[in-house]
Amino acid sequence: MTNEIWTFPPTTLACLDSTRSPILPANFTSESIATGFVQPITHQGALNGKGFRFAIVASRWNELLTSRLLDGALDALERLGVKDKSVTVYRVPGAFEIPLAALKSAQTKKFDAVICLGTIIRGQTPHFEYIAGEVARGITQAGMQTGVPVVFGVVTADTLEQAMDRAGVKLGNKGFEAATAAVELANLYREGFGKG
Ligand code: INI
Repeated sequence: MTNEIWTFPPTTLACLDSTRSPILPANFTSESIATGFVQPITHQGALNGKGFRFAIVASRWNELLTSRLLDGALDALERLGVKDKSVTVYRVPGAFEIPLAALKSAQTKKFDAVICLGTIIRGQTPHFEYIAGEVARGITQAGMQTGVPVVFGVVTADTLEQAMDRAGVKLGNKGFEAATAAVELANLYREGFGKG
């Protein structure tokens, strides 16, 4: 959506006086802005996946939960109009392996966005910290290095119950959310930055 116009009620304008704000000039009154605020051009991606292509990188660790994330992501893409042939799924062993597969998918430039899915549960060892930190860092890097939106749909949880809640039980489905974000970003990048 472009050219979204924000207006403020008169009470908001009345609050804008120089006695209350350290950044307004001393002679400022709400009449000073009688001409109105700057009307920015705002870009916001639509939720329409038609014509876009997506890669999903999903790990197999905690498969019971990660498969729910994958189902959620595919459900979102289908609902948002993405065609079957426009989605490629790459499965990797564990979440630690997600970043490189995400980077390689993004580097192909075949996809408008890459959706990363996995489940990391804390357990009793420091393993969790290493894996979760590296996965988050690596997923960020894959996007930054390629300019392709790479979306974080990895559940990191202290307990199995918390992970289940985020895989479709109480707190939504992180796969669904990630895929929805990917569609929005694909639209934003095309409309807002002229890609595609
Ligand atoms: N991989 C996960 O995806 N989730 C986990 O919770 C996890 N834990 O707890 O160890 C996990 N470990 C495997 C790791 O991702 C790699 O596959 C493995 O170390 C081989 O590189």
